[in-house]
Amino acid sequence: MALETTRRDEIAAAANQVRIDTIRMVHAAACGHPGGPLGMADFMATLFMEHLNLDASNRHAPDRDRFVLGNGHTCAGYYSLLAQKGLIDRDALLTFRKFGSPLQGHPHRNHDLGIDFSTGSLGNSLSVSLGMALAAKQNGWDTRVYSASSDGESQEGQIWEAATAAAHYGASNLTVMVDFNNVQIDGYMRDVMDVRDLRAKYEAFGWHAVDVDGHDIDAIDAALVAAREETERPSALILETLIGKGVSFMENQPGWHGVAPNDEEAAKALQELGAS
Ligand SMILES: Cc1ncc(C[n+]2csc(CCOP(=O)(O)OP(=O)(O)O)c2C)c(N)n1
Repeated sequence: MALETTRRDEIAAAANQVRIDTIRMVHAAACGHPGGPLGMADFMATLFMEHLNLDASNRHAPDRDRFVLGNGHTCAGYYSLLAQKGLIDRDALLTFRKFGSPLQGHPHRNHDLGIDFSTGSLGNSLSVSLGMALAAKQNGWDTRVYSASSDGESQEGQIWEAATAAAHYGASNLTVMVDFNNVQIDGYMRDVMDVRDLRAKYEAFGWHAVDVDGHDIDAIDAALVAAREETERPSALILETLIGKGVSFMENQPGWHGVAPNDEEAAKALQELGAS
């Protein structure tokens, strides 16, 4: 069923809040990764607000859904969504990357906060997610496992070992969401090492795989619904996004992969995002 207008507006507002929080957190920390979370905001908000069965009341329930952020450096946006879902104190967001904070620059597993796995070392997220998915199936749980990944992480060989195993074991409760912004730490994918057609690759590995406009909330929602209805194969959503989406001077600029905005840039970004 298509999203109702009010629901779509709520998800879009959550995505905008992700962008605002990301700018504030990375600016306050004076380090971090703003570009990725801005690009991922629309699909992450659609997942967290509409599909992921995780909230403050069920965080310790063994059969709830799981989420693993493979591209762990983009965690500012993840923390914003956990705050929006009541799992993290909003005040804590500005402790991002500070000593003693549970909100480090890469996620550290913390079930009280709903953080299911420590990530940052690229490549192992899909293997971990597959393990969670198979364990859930073995326990007879109605759990879905969502694994965020990226074009850069797709250069890691272990991703493809996991992709092989996931299809072999029929992990239909596993969905990978790949942030395909054509950018990685050192520049554009085509200049560093192109991964080419990820949809065709996942399909060849035996997955249900689709290309999705990563900024079209309706299309993202429909793809997540289709993934949930798939009963035999794992699902891959290859989400075409723009790094830095929503802030004019950050869009499609690899330089914003891992640099904090200065005072002036942060103010301009927040103004463009309509932050009050
Ligand atoms: C195993 C490993 N190798 C290298 C790195 C360093 N690293 C951090 S982010 C990154 C680029 C990842 O690409 P992508 O997620 O596509 O970047 P983005 O789109 O956020 O710019 C790299 C190589 C790492 N975190 N882990």
